[in-house]
Amino acid sequence: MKILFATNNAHKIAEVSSMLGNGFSLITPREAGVTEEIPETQPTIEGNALQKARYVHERTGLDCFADDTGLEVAALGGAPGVRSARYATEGHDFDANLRLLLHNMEGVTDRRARFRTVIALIWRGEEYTFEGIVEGEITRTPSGAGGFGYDPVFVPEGASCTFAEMTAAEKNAISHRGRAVAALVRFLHEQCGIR
Ligand code: ITT
Repeated sequence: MKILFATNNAHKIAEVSSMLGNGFSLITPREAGVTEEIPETQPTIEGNALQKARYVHERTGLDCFADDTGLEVAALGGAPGVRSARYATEGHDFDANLRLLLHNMEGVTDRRARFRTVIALIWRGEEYTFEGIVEGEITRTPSGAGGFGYDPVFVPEGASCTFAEMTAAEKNAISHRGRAVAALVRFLHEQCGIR
């Protein structure tokens, strides 16, 4: 079955396509003729996920889903949160965001943080949402070259290295996105009678 993933982020496409399993293949917005940046102007993660899914659904009529993710740092009152992609600049500059986060965490002893993903699905004309959360801590310096975004500074609970030091499969098994995608896949399997 083909399903459209409403994202401009190639890292997310790589992660999610490896988790969807047999029976599903992803279509990108570009393949469906949506080449512009998909707007995300809502004040919440849920709102942005729905906005992205609706935007692409309205233009293609295809079943589709979108992921919105935020890194919520306890000592920063939940920032960068919904602004995670645009924390340092309006552009999606992963390096600048990471540097600003470490700068804002200098001298801070409470390092607790969590990633939260909301996936919004538009399926046969109805809207559904699925959430995935992983708790963890922000390191003092970046380590690892895998993953993307804030992965080099995030150590998930129970692990001894950052997401960027894990293989893709290790990250997906415990990550915010992995958990949200697992819920999405359960739903789609039920809907399609796949065991
Ligand atoms: P789309 O909206 O096109 O899907 P995006 O990069 O703008 O892509 P988000 O709005 O969800 O995605 O932005 C969240 C930002 O948080 C993203 O740009 C990364 O910097 C970061 N992020 C998201 N998922 C992450 C992950 O699994 N690991 C580390 N950082 C992540």
